[in-house]
Amino acid sequence: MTSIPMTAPYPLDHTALVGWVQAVAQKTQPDAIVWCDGSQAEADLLMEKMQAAGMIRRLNPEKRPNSYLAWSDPSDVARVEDRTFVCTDTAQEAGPNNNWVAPDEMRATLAGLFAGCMRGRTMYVIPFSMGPLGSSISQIGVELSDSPYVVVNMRLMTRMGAAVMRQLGSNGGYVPCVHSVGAPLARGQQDVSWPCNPTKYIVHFPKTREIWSYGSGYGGNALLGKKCFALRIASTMGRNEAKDGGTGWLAEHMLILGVEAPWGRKFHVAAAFPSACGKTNFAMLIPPQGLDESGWKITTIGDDIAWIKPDSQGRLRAINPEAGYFGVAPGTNEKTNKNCMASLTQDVIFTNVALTDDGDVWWEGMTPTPPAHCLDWQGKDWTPEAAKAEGRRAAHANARFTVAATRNPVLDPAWDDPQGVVIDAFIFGGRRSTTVPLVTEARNWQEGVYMAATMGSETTAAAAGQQGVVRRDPFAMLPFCGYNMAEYFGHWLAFGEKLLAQGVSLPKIFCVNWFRTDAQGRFVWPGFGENARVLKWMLQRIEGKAAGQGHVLGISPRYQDLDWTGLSFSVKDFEAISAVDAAAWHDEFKLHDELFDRLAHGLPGVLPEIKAQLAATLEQQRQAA
Ligand code: SAT
Ligand code: MN
Repeated sequence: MTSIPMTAPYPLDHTALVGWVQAVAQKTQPDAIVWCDGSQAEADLLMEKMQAAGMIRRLNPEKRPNSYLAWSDPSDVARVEDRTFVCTDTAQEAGPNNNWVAPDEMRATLAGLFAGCMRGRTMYVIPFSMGPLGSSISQIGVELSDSPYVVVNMRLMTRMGAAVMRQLGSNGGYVPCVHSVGAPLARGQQDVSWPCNPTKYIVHFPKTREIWSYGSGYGGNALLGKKCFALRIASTMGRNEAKDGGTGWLAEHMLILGVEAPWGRKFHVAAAFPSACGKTNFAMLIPPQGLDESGWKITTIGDDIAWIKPDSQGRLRAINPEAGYFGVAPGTNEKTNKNCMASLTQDVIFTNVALTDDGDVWWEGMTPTPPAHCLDWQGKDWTPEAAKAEGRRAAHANARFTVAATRNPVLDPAWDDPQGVVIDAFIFGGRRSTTVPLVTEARNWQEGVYMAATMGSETTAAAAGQQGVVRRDPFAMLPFCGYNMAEYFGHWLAFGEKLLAQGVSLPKIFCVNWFRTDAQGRFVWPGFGENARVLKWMLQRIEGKAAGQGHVLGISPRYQDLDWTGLSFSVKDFEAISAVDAAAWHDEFKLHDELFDRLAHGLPGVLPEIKAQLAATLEQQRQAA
């Protein structure tokens, strides 16, 4: 056994952790092992190294202080869902929503892939906390990665470094995460600017809570605290605690918003949308001028993931397990998300956006007029004329920014509170050009779970694959639920039932759709800040202060129930985005049936029952009409 040089900026008291790190190093054979402390100095040093290697470039410090740009390999630009695996003992536990391979078989495959895969590179040890350090809702992970880009991103996205090591002490528990770009270097071999491997595996072993990721350096494939841990592994942890007799907890693909109403009450809402459906915009929403001049104050707690646990009184407490935002750049501008633009003025890592001639960044939609010339995300000359002719984008559609939450000007003061915030409402939304109304309130918890379970959305660029086709995306969790989705529905139902039995009043559940289009394919609803009008109605409903109208699916506002101050939006347009079209819903229910057929094993009986009731009511109305 050769010993691999190892440097650590703190004492290594955790024998089991050190043993695991060394065992992985023996397998992967890096040139050196570096334990990360999360300091600015460490990040600066890595940035310098990456600049020298051509992996990252420093942006003009006068335009964008302390900010960097990375361009990935064109084959490595999004999450790879078809290469993502959940290796439970049986295929049934993983469910039809996950790719499954037997654990032994997968371990054999990984053993082959990881053998010597870090040769010529440094292995970084990245201790990180998902959630505020010391919170009873938080969890610790340690990622081993041969990518310095991963280190600097994890530093922004999580609480990372020496403080986490102190928290771990000599025997604290952690989720082991191993990541390699899968591109070992022979002695003297020149590195490429974005090492990766055409073979990719993103693998989860829920039983041992392990994550192994091979071949990609991009986003959720490589920053293992995010979708892999905070959603796939954590969802399993929360469900298992319920299996063991407790209430359990929820790990959800949700943003968390603080809303201070003009009448003084502070609300907290958690909202689930599929990737790249405007979540970051909603998390930093600015209410339109005119809507209650007396003031709404909307603040961000999280923009992507929520961990939710009942407190001693059964109230649902939520934390944001992350500490930064990995958001979609294209489409973001002063109008669509001013707060986001203000978050991006310094200390940012951009990936796959364009580089302007003055050393700044640009992406489609950032400014009304594109720059006359820039380098696109692959480093090629780009001009608006050539772009038009070739249909070539300056920034990749899934180009991202990574920035610490603390750069957000509307960060909620409680964003880092170890207690979490009490959730008043859940919102579920998909991207649907037809069928689904602007907003519907569920009549009760079970119907809310039904609405969330049957949610559909048109696919976006966040995942590799065809875009714009409707797929069912239950709870916006389809690619992120670490176990059988049918059981996940059961967990949500049982979770609510247990709390109701304790006399807890549960958050209301709403379903929204900002994306309905007219015959020309244009969005009818203005969206963005105007979504605050819908939010206002929802919060007033919680307080019993707004009227609505019952229909087949639940309760929705009539035109006069929304506050239209400062916006001219016609009754006709409102009808167009609120209508529950009987024929469309007749077809939609068929798709719900198909979903339930796919998830038949372990599906809670109450869901098809609700479907049957809703469909029967719809049919009665159709006959009557
Ligand atoms: O690449 S990520 O999974 O982190 C981004 C997303 O899809 O939301
Ligand atoms: Mn997401």
